[in-house]
Amino acid sequence: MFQQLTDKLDSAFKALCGRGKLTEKNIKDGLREVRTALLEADVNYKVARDFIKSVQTKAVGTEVLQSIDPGQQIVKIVNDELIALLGGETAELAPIQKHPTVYMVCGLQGAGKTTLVGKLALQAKRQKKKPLVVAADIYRPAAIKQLEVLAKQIDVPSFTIAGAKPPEICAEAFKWAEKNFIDLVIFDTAGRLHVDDDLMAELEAIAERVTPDETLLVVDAMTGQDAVNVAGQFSSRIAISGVAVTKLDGDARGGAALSIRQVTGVPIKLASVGEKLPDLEPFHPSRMASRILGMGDVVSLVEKAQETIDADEAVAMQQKLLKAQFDFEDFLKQMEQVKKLGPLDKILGMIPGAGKALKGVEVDEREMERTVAIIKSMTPHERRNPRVIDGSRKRRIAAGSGNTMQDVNALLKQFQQMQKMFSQMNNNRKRFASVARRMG
Ligand SMILES: Nc1nc2c(ncn2[C@@H]2O[C@H](COP(=O)(O)OP(=O)(O)O)[C@@H](O)[C@H]2O)c(=O)[nH]1
Ligand SMILES: [Mg+2]
Repeated sequence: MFQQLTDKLDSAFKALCGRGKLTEKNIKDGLREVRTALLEADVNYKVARDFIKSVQTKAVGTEVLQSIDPGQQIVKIVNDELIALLGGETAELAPIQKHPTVYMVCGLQGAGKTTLVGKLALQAKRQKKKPLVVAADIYRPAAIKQLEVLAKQIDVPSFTIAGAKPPEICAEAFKWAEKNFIDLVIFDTAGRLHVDDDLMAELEAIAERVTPDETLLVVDAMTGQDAVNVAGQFSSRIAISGVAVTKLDGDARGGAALSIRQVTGVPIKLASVGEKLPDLEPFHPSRMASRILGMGDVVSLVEKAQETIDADEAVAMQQKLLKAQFDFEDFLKQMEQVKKLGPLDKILGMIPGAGKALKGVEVDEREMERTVAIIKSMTPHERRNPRVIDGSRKRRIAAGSGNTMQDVNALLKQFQQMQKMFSQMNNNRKRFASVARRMG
């Protein structure tokens, strides 16, 4: 996401940093590069121009602090302006508190509406709410089927009425939801290739019947400036309460996301970052800004980790580590936890500095798979007591997991080293504690 823009900004900042003093001239030169970077990233021309203007005004008016690099000051100003451009505060979805709360999802064909409906349903489920998804895209039978399949995957009810008109379907779905104690109804509406009157009339008719608490417009980041235009057209015709930008995982240049807020006045609420249902994030302007500036996104990472890793299990694991009682069963559990976090390169990309350092480095997920396979081919007894694994056991494990003896040996050796390290850590800790006691 935004890799190209990040790289370009990085080099623009490099040119600014390390200069002894900021003058109006070198600020201007530096910002010209920033502007080029924004335009190349497909940021709307007017948005880029206004952005640079306000950064420049602030930069020139800023007192140059002695203690820090003047270039850093500019980075800070750009960061603040970027946050403002992206909307400032994080905009939340309408809370799920009515019975039912209603979300309507609209946008052009292929933008990612149906996928988003599935993602929102999964998110609601994770919040222990009961969602219902409604297929009101009656023009393409495949679209109804697609939503049904998604719903089944996450065990969520889906609703449609064959042959009925979309406003009718939505009104009936709402009644059904009321009767069945649904917390959140999500309407998947029909898309078109272009914004047209029929589409708008249909959305208005639906909104009249079911009064959405949230009307989300889905736009595809890959379409660049078109996404911005579409967002402008929609928001001038119907009342949009939030925008979901999809396909931010692709090699989209990201500029669309930067312009939409400014052009429509509607906050971006969601970032869709993959085809799979869990690939949905709230859109945090400040975190997005730091991601764009290449500062990484530690907060998201920590949140993600907290969401997926069982806290009790983590504590238990820590105690085991400290007592050096760590065995292959624990090792396997750890690997499963890491896997739950999602693809490793995505996770690492959120760590400041790692983004750049990792470029071109493939995280070897196959290596991880192999390790898991080897451990799974051990008997429970072997996992708990790796010491019993002799030559013939090794041969069996290698064959069972489809690996070579070398692979098995390498893993065992690595594991021994780990254990040794933990027991050393543990000894140091004990020694430290006893020294502390004596001194204290
Ligand atoms: N890479 C990527 N693909 C997505 C994302 N959201 C949706 N898609 C894909 O885009 C295509 C169209 O999505 P769909 O939900 O059917 O769009 P709709 O016509 O608006 O309902 C599908 O192949 C989705 O898997 C995303 O965030 N990232
Ligand atoms: Mg669809």
